[in-house]
Amino acid sequence: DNLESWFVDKEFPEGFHWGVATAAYQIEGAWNKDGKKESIWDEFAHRRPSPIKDGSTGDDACMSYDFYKSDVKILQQLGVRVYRFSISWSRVLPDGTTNSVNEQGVLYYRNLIEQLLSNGIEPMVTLYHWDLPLALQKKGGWLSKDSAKWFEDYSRFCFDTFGPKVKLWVTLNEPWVVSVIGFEKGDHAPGVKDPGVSPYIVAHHLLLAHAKAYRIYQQHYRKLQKGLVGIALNTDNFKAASGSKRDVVDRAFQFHLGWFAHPIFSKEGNYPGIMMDRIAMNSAMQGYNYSRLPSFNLDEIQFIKGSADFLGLNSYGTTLVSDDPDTVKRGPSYTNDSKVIKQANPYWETTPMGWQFYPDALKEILAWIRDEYNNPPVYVTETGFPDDKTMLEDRARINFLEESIRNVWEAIQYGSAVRGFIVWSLMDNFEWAMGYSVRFGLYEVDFNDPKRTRTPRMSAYFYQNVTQKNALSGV
Ligand code: GBH
Repeated sequence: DNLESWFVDKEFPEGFHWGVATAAYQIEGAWNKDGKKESIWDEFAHRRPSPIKDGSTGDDACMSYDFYKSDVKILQQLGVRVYRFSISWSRVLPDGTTNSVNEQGVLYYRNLIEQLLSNGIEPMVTLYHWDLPLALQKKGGWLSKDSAKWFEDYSRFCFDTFGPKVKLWVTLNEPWVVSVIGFEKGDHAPGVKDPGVSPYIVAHHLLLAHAKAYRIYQQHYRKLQKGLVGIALNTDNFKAASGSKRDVVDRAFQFHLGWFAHPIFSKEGNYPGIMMDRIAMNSAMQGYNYSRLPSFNLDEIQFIKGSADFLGLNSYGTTLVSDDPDTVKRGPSYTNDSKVIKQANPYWETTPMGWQFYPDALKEILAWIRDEYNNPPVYVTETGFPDDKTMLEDRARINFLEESIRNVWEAIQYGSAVRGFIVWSLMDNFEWAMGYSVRFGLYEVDFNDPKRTRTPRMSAYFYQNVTQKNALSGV
């Protein structure tokens, strides 16, 4: 490497998609306003004792339902080309089905999209960012075989209604989190703790749901609307703890990213072989007559394979991994199946969310994706940095962003097909199980202020500079 390369601007390809992201339940508030019905997150956050760290809810959050125009204003200030937000399913279809459409909810998203487009910002719409209509949860939620069909109908409704104006779609946000945090650990809605069984069933249905949405778009909308449909998958970066081997790293990637990416992006389709083998073996030793990992038939494998125009990558931290020597005795669990022990590295910065920051993370993940899936188009659909106190001089966040953007630039030099970089998050918001106790915003939000005033942090100015130059300035 040439030392001088540190001091020159790192220019990005023309038309590179700089953006920021949010999600409906985390920002909108108005949880029961204008005909919106409950989602599983409304129900979850209302439980007492509260499952949320600070006992808070997303009832009001950033009040973006009322103040979406100030959101667009700060997006404009940032100079981003794309805004990734999600649609609240139960705001547009209160009982989850197209039997009843909530026109006021539809109008909210129409207005938001209009406002974005008239300011030159492209909407990237996530169809599902974790807030299933409660009415569908009562029919079994993602554990029900019907869930893929419900999602297909909802997607068709959204393509129909918003598709003329929306050209970038993300079907599901982080099916790994939905499955593992929602159904293995129970820290997210619907709060199920059924290790090693429900997570695999839910994941199976999510993959089918995603593919159905993609195929519907393909058949009925693509020709006219000419958009792209992808999925946002999360993975940490994994590195071998001292003394452990490369194969542990690969297994960790397969159990996180591969679980969902292999069926969609690999040449052969289906779950990663290592997952099928390990779960079948553990299941047999645990006395099951069948694998806890459901299987796809040949038609389904074909149906899911190739069902994305891009891979959305959500990534935050890096984890050291080593081989777990004895997993079967501890009984059914996704973690035991993966045979991976995670540990912290004392030399890396630990964030208030527990995950650790290792500067070359994104580059390494992007290389893994490039090699494993034959270099698919990628959007970094989320990365960001948490603070547990609010400060406007957020130098640690700037440092994180600088390193991450440099990584993406380097990955592009090595041939990765990265199309965009989207920061989590536009502004502080309801951080799921952590409530308002951690902050991710380029903009600070004053949650005591009835107007929820948004104030730029130093990182907002940093990012504005990047979007304006389409480059990372030399340091
Ligand atoms: C994203 O998920 C969400 O999409 C977004 O809504 C949220 O606000 C944002 O991140 C910030 O948290 O070491 O096994 O516990 C984050 C995904 C998945 C990242 C779990 C950290 C730790 C894996 N997270 N991961 S583990």
